[in-house]
Amino acid sequence: MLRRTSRLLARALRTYAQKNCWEASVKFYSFWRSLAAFRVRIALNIKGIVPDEVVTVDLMKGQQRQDDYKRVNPQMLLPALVDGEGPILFQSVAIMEYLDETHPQPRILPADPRGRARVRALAAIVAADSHPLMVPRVRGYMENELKLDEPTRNTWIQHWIREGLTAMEGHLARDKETGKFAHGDAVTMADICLVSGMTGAAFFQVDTSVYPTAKRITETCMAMDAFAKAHPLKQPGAPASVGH
Ligand SMILES: N[C@@H](CCC(=O)N[C@@H](CS)C(=O)NCC(=O)O)C(=O)O
Repeated sequence: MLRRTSRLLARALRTYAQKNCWEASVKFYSFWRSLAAFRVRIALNIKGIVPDEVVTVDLMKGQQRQDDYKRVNPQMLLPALVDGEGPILFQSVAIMEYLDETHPQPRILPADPRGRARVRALAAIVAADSHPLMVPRVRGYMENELKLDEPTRNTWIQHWIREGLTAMEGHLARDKETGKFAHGDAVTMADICLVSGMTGAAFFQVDTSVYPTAKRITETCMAMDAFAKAHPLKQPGAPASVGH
């Protein structure tokens, strides 16, 4: 009798908790190849958050442009994250900042304003200035509207990857704030973005040996579980390797 009562009580509590978002369910829209989704996967791993559901949106089949995903994210881009009852979260950097605010340990943004500004700025070199120039919609436009052949499209992509990584290396090699990681000796959002940029470089056969600081930091990150498990080629549906 007592056992049955406590079971019922536990169930009632769970229902109440879910209804009141104490136990929000997390739904993640992702695709193995998406570098922006890779960033959020790393952040989720660092925070120890395991999504209750991962929805695959196949970018190679154009599923991001289908109505059901357009209703989720009108911009038709990955990633997107649903945390409980709240409105959908989109844009990888905004999602990472949200996760850092809602799950502050371990932090992926420094506590001091100058440190935060540097980390956000380094992250933006990849997430705002370099990566957007190589995503499927840009590649598709070059191919279908501008009629550029594959070698020309790859020249474009490799150029913008190199520009981004050259800028990263310039900051990382010069700044005294660079440590074991991009900012000091703890992982930040700058490392997450750097790693996604270096992974993109590998996908498009860009030689990264000319960015020794970026390479060292990337290798240090990739030796960590949170990064390694999140790698695009470790995700369901991924091939063994990527041409481009
Ligand atoms: N700035 C966005 C970029 C999002 C983005 O471009 N995602 C790519 C995959 S990495 C995408 O969904 N592309 C679909 C397309 O270009 O049609 C972010 O960081 O979340």
